[in-house]
Amino acid sequence: QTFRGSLNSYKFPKDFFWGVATSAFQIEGAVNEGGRKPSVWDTFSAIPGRIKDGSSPAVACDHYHRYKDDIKLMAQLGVKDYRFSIAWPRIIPDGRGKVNEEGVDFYKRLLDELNKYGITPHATLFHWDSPQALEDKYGSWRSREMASDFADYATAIVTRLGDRITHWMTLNEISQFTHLAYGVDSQPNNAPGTRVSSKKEVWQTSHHALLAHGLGCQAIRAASPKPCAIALVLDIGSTVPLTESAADIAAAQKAFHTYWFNGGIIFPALTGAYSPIMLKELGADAPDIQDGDLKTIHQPLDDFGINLYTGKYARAANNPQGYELLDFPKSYPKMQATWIKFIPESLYWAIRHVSDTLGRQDLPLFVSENGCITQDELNESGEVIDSDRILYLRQYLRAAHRAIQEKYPLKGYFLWSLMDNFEWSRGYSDRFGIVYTDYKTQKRIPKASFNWYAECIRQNRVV
Ligand code: GBH
Repeated sequence: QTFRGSLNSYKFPKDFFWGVATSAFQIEGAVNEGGRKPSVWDTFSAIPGRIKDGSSPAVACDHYHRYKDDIKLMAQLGVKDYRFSIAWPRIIPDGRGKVNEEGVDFYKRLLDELNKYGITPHATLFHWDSPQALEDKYGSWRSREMASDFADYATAIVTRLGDRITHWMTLNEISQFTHLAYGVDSQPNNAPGTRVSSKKEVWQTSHHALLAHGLGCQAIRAASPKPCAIALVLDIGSTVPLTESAADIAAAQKAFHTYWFNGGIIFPALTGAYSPIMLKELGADAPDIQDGDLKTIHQPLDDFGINLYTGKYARAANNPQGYELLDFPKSYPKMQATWIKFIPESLYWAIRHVSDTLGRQDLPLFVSENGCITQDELNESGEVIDSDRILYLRQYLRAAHRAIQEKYPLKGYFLWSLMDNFEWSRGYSDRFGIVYTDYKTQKRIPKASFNWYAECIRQNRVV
């Protein structure tokens, strides 16, 4: 059946949710206020040359002070679900030990304001802002201690905010704050940007993060005063079959295993075992796994969040692996960044691989991030007409719709991001928002994509 040409096409199920996403360090600013102490990103950003445009994250979108206006924007957009993150260095400024109630109070104010508009909060406990104190103490993710400190932080939060939040996410994108934050050959682009001596040490950091996730799940369940839903959020290496022939699909499934952040991160979290194909490939670089670790890591989850921007094409090949991943030609379309190749069907395949290739058909899924960079400029009338963002989102959402048509359990979608914000090592030069942030005045200007997304939400379909 085809839906093309129908004016009422691409309808989503009644209970499908449409949301927007942000993260604490990228929007809050106020880094020295309310008892907060530095995270590894504060330290890293201060090193000359680490942030592309040399900018400081100290103010970002000043959301700490402007959260009421930002929530008003969300209400205007019509979203009923908001994904944000809580800053560990606000809650436990030294990483472990004393809880800073002033930090907790900020999130109480935020949550009460969301509640006023009937917006459901979905909170990520960790979106990369490790307390600097733990980096100084024991090298943060290089140490197993980080996992238990994370669990204690989770307990502190859920004890205090569990009456207001029932949708939790543990960690955001383990690959990014481990493998892309600890490097062997060069200084990596993400904080703390530490050089380590072996690949095995790098694998140890992601193993510790998996343990943190497992212990964190247990801590949330134990502390929550209400029934709650717990998810893990990972970036998926979406391997897209070049054609949908049986041979290319089988090749894409094999490729899915060996893509390092699948086989080495999603597999243990969702199946309780590192992908055997992957472990074989790693050899001596594989992490040390203690007895009971995999059981701890493999916690029952209520949902799973997929962060998805792009993918890679795979096809069947006459080589020992049976597949090859294709290089992109120089001319391949991308969204103002070499890494965001325009591959709408990568969203469909990410969903299908998590369900089928991992054998987790039982697990409800949501898109926890999807979006793109566009070259936004205000026109003469002071508007931002980001047509390429609209076209990108429209195609990716159609791919999500296909997954739902085929009965994959996709429950909702969070667009990255509500507003332009501090894009990590790219500073403020990469704009992901559907709201334009004027960093000089902190004025918010809804872009054309904001109005388009509002219409999708209103009609519950891709318009
Ligand atoms: C996610 O990271 C994060 O969860 C979110 O915080 C982030 O803002 C969003 O996606 C957009 O990046 O330009 O070559 O230096 C996805 C991982 C991290 C991948 C930054 C691209 C920059 C590569 N992204 N990275 S480059």
